[in-house]
Amino acid sequence: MNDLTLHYHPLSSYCHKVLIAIDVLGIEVDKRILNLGDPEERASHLARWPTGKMPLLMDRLRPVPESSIMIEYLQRHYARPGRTLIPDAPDAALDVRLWDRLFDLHVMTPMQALTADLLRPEGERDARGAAQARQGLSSAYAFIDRHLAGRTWVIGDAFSMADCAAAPALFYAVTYVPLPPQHVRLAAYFERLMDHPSVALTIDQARPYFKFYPGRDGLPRHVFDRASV
Ligand SMILES: N[C@@H](CCC(=O)N[C@@H](CS)C(=O)NCC(=O)O)C(=O)O
Repeated sequence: MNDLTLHYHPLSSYCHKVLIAIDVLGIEVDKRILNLGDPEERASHLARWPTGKMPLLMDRLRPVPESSIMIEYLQRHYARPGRTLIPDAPDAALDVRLWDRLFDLHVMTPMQALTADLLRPEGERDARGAAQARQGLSSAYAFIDRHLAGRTWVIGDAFSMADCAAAPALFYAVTYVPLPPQHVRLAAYFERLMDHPSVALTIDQARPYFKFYPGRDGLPRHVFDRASV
């Protein structure tokens, strides 16, 4: 039996972030799909971790919550030799953590707000909040595009935890605010991300569930329907 169990949902962006990391680090993990709509499952999930958020990694009986902490933990204790998502050099590691935070806070957060808004009944939607979230995404696209000058991945030549955060954040964000044509570096980076084998695998595994995603009409067709292009 594997010591590691990941409680997750195949559509969840933060779960994608960790699934990508697990694949890059070459780790075997038992995966259990969580249905938080089921009161019993929700109660047992809350008993494991009181925020009720996913993903949640269990290392036997030890809960390892929060996607970024989870990735650091997996790298420290379980990564295959030679596989890494956070460099040893302290300043480079800080850069990875900084950009991981920036993608979570400035892309994932407004993207999640727009999904939450779509899930509300029409009369309860928050037009002002949605406009702010769209504005937040546009500002983030601009600073990410500037940062990418001369870089293949977020911190340079090596794919890192920051790219694990970027991939699902951008994948879903573009369904609400498409990448503007002037951000050519960001557009090229987006395509590199979608072609990365661990990202492509994670998206492949989510494909049967996309029909349940409220923003599905905006999914990039060439990634969403890869088989049909
Ligand atoms: N800071 C957390 C965020 C996790 C998060 O927001 N997860 C969402 C799914 S993408 C979730 O659990 N949503 C269900 C809920 O809030 O009830 C992390 O990095 O793991």
